[in-house]
Amino acid sequence: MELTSTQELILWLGTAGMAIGAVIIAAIGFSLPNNERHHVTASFFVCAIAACAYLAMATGTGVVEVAGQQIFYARYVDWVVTTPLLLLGLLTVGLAPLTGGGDAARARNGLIGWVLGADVLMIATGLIASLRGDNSDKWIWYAISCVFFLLVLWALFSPVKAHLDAASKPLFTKLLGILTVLWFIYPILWVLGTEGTGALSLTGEILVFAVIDVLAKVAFGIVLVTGVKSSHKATA
Ligand code: RET
Repeated sequence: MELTSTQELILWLGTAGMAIGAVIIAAIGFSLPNNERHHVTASFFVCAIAACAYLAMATGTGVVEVAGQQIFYARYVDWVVTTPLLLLGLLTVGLAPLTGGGDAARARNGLIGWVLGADVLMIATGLIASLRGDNSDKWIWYAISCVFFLLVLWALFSPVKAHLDAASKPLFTKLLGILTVLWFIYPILWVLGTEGTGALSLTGEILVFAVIDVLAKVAFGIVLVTGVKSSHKATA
């Protein structure tokens, strides 16, 4: 399919935003001591993967026509990998370091499995919903995706909060607040966009997704790594 020049430009700007974000996050990472750099890895790859996804879309791949609408399935390929990495970044910052293994370690790993498992299902069922075109069962898939979204949030606000490292609680709380606000925009935008009711034009949808994608990945990643950096300084 043919993208308009405006749509193409937005996708190129998205590519640049993600690539620049990856470089900034890596640079901040290198200014951290070796034993703190593990916090940076997930945030770096989130931006690097998204840069590739945006490049794919800008060059006209990763899009399919369903019932006369252009569906960018490349977004879901991106999200199915990057949202678990974003959550892993948040969990790596928030959860207390494991010492001694045993049942505490199993409980922690179970919790991580829960958050990531529910998140992958949220994106996978959202992809199915977006490929259902005019079929009314797309709203069933949408609702299933929302249930898994709420499960992710519930896990973060309840059992994960109960296992937090005291020192990283303020950073975790800040990141969780940013994540909650930004992530809620996605299901709303989906309903307004071409996958849902089509109230918004394809160009408008591409633009709003690009802006929240950059905020949810680059801005979130920068807050995370700079937060780790300043809390390291405070304890050093
Ligand atoms: C969909 C549609 C179906 C219902 C729900 C959705 C949620 C998507 C989310 C995506 C988050 C993406 C991020 C990308 C980073 O750049 C699949 C839109 C609940 C929460 C954070």
